[in-house]
Amino acid sequence: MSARATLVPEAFAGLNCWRLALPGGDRLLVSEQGGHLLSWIAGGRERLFLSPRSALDGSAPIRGGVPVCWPQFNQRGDLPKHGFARHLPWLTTAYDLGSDVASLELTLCSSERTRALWPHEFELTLTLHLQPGRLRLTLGARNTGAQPLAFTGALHSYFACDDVTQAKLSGLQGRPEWDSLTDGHAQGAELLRFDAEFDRVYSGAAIPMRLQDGAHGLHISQSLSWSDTVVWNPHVAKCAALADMEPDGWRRMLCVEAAQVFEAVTLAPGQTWQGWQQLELA
Ligand code: TA6
Repeated sequence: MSARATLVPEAFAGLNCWRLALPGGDRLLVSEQGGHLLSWIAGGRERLFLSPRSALDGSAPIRGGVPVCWPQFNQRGDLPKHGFARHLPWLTTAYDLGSDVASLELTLCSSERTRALWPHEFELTLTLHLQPGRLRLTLGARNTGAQPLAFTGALHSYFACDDVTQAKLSGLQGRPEWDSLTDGHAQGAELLRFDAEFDRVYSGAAIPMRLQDGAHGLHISQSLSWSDTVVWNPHVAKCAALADMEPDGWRRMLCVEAAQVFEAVTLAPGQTWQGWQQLELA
């Protein structure tokens, strides 16, 4: 009989986490705080950035990994920046352990804490599907209340880079581009490079992107249910203003996010929505 995947609890800097591992060595670490993926090791290498200065005590969102931004993207509303999901404890609700595919589901439900901020009933799930060389993160939202609800958000993935100034991102060519730093509109270039602060939103149908960091390549794709892709790097000055980043932390990360930025998704009572981001070694 072939070896099966394993799922074991693991404490990481005081956070309750789960370690999901395939027999071949690929593995991930996810924290119940924020429903936050902290690590994905594939092909023997860490693929996600996690800032060594990140607060890990729940006092601030975790800097790195994959923050779940929901039900608000950035400051486009009255909620805390990027919503409340990344601030709250989630529950682990399901798992499935095969030999070359394994999955884990975490859930956040509406509660007194969420109702104090947002008057809606919901169930939010994050499902992680791990396969050799591949990880799919699926965010699912269900309106469990009697009134419609509307949300924006993102899977705000931080990818590890050896040196972001040498990295290249392709796949966004021709897509409508909004530069949040200049409020300028343009079309996505064939190849994006990162030698200055970068904070842009690309709209329209997603084709798979490729992030090339030296010899290491990653295909990044997302479901059509997300309307946008966000690409972010703070560079030197913005990074220096972030208390939870080392001075040169910006060099070792690039965010490529499956996102819903400009237009909210509205769910009628009982209605569900799903959006995924898939990462695959190139
Ligand atoms: O998704 C990009 C962005 O909205 C940037 O504008 C930047 O603020 C970033 O997210 C990080 O936000 P945070 O609240 O985690 O510091």
